[in-house]
Amino acid sequence: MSAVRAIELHMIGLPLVRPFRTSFGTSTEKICVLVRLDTDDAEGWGECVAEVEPGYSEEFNEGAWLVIRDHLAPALLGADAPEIDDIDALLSRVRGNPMAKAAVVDAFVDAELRARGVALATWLGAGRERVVCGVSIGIADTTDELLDQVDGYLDEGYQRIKLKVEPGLDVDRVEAVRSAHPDIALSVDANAAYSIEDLDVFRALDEFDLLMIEQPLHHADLVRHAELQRAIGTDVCLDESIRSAADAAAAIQLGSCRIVNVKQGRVGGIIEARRVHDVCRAAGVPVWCGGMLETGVGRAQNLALAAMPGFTLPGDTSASGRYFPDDLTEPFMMAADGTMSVPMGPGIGIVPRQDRLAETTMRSELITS
Ligand code: OSB
Ligand code: MG
Repeated sequence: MSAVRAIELHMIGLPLVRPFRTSFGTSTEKICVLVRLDTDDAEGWGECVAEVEPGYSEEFNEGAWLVIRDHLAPALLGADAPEIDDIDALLSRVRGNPMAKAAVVDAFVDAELRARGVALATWLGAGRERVVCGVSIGIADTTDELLDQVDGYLDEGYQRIKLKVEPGLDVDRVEAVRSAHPDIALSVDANAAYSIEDLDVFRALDEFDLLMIEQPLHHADLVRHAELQRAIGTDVCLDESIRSAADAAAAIQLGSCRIVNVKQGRVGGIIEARRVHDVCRAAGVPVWCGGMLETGVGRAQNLALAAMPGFTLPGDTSASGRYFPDDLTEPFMMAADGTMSVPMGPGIGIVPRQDRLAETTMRSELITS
């Protein structure tokens, strides 16, 4: 328990190894808001998973910057000596904006745990030392290019392949990958690109023994997701639709999905992510750890979360090299068996490298009381 002295924002720009194309746009560079938070006792780091454009959700980098600078940071800087348990109430004056909140919550929790010398995974009660890695593959220009990428990732050891799909680049692509690899764990992610009128596409996808179909319909449409889940055999997984533990409870009660993708950066940070895990685990709904192409800072958060017991499916927690020629932190490596070790140093167990931070910071701002 210690006062927050300063919050520093960095807008980071990090080249990606290859463009990442989804149904809502293409990223050629990772651009995100990074938060450094100083308490009396320690420093903490948090990463905002918003992107340049509000395509995945309503949040976007410039908006998140302002929400943090003008609303979230003042709430923390004005508090006496907040504890982790106080953080929700302190930030509750801001409605929504879970990505902006997550960056601040995660930085505060990191600082608190560093001061106590406790690893985030330990604090979460996450007993696993290693987590199983999958990989999410963007929409490729051609089917041949996609097949090459799949081969490359399978050679590296990834234990589950997820293909981004969109209308027109779906059934044929899945069929090509499935015939080349009859036995791999394979899933698709539509990022909300379809409507319930596309039932024929989902019925066709039903034939490929997919592990799941992720976020097929509009994020706000839990009722039609339930309709779709009743109409197909493949498990529906929700990503964009789940922004809180309450959303997860609603989706489960409605039958909108049978699997939940947990991204701490999407649900308001590590504390709410733990609640999403707990709600799903109590209902017997498997969860897995999604990703937003995070730098090493967000990746460390994700790995600690993925070590919790309800995370029974491989995550999108890939190695640094799958994303960046040169990560912001020391790189996260995957072993040949497709697993990655969970950081066990105090807090998230890693900090940005000073040289990389200097090279990749496009602008920064220090906020003090
Ligand atoms: O929908 O899961 C998604 C990346 C950016 C935005 C949304 C998504 C993704 C991914 C990549 O699928 C996951 C990762 O490897 O970090
Ligand atoms: Mg997704």
